[in-house]
Amino acid sequence: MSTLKVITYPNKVLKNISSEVKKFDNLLHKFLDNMFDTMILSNGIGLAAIQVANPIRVLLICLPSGEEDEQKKEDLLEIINPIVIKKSGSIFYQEGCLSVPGFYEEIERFESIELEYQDRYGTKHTLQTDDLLSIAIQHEIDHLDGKLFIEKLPYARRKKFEKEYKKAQKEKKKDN
Ligand code: QAP
Ligand code: CO
Repeated sequence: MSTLKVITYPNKVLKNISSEVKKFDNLLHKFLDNMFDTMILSNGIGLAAIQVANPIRVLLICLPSGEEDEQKKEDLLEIINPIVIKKSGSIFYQEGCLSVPGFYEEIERFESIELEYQDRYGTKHTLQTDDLLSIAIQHEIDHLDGKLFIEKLPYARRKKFEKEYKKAQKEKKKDN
């Protein structure tokens, strides 16, 4: 098992626009496995490649399921080169992000989306989804375009976030 370092805001690497994946080879598969380990170890349900400093259009989502609300590898979605082809409705959810640790904010997304994407072998799929999976996919696709959920906040809430985040970072430095 091998894990990667998760980059946090305000690191400018997160602003990169990620490039299309063209080679679906062993190197990609190894990277996907390392992303999965990193996501699980960090208590995440979603992770984009740029969050571990790789600017390629790859995202993982693994929502908890079953009696115990566990994250199972069989539920893992590996989404490569996604394109949203339909979107409708509106839904609010308290979002978080491994790159913005400790902060959660109410964000508006499309309720339902339909997308095309490729899996780790380059095989094309379409997926129609709503609710939490739809929200998670939209959050992760924003990462591929260099965007973070905090950029969707109204001005006053964004200002409040910046103040609180800076304060929390100072507290963290003290503890180190
Ligand atoms: C994106 O987010 C997402 O602050 C994935 O201290 C957002 O996995 C998917 C996390 C909304 C669905 C809905 C955040 C872990 C994980 C933190 C995450 C933290 C520890 C966030
Ligand atoms: Co995120």
